[in-house]
Amino acid sequence: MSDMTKCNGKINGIEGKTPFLIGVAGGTASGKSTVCKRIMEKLGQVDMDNAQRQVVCISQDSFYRDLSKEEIVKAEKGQFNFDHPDAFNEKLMETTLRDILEGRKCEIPVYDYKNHKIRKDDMVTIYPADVVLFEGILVFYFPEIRNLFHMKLFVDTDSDTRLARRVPRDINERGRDLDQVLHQYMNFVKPAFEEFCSPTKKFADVIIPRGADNLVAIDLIVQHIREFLANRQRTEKSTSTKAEPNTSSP
Ligand code: UZR
Ligand code: MG
Repeated sequence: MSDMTKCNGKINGIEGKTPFLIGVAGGTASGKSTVCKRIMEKLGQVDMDNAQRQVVCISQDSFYRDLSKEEIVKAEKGQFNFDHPDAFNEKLMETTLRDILEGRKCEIPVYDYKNHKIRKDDMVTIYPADVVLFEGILVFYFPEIRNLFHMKLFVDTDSDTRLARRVPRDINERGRDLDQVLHQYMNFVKPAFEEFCSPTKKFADVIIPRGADNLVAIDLIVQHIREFLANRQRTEKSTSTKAEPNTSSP
């Protein structure tokens, strides 16, 4: 699990409220998580009280499906394709996002990269929030999921930059050796990016070149989210004022 998933937390969301749901796609190591982190930081710093401040980030990695024994053996040899849409539990992803959109509290699994499996005894609770970011290589691949987002971002970083980031990350954080990382990259990661991830760029509302370095793009996105939230707050206020009984009249 990315530490981002843990970043949610305040138990102050109002149940039933639809969050602003943002999909963040892009190739491996493009900077998806960092873009999400920047958005979260910028939204968290504004002068709002706690109830309005909640931003949550969920990773698609939490929705890798259970592997069979044979598939685990393959994964251990670096021969399982984790970049293919079939590696994900599409149904669970969809029902979780629908729950989130309905303002329900939900539990999401934690993914263990070293052992290539979901840690079922280690679920993370996602509380209703104002903004939910859902990041992953294939979040725009499945039409039912793609159509749930209010905003779609594609983090577009050169593939050599991505490979240069991916190699040390896999070795240091995910317990791989160099040969395995490069073999997997050439045989699965790169071809699957070209076949399944890159074509989903056309569904994005905003393409962010250079990822998290692109402060202008991040600021524009944050500005848009703020406007959405402010508009919603205004609408909620005016509806609740209308709904209040008029106690001042004789
Ligand atoms: P990001 N991944 C693993 O390395 N091991 C697993 O057990 C499950 C997934 C990798 C996956 C993909 N590919 O490229 C990457 N492989 O996680 C996506 N091989 O994560 O978007 O953070 O790069
Ligand atoms: Mg990631």
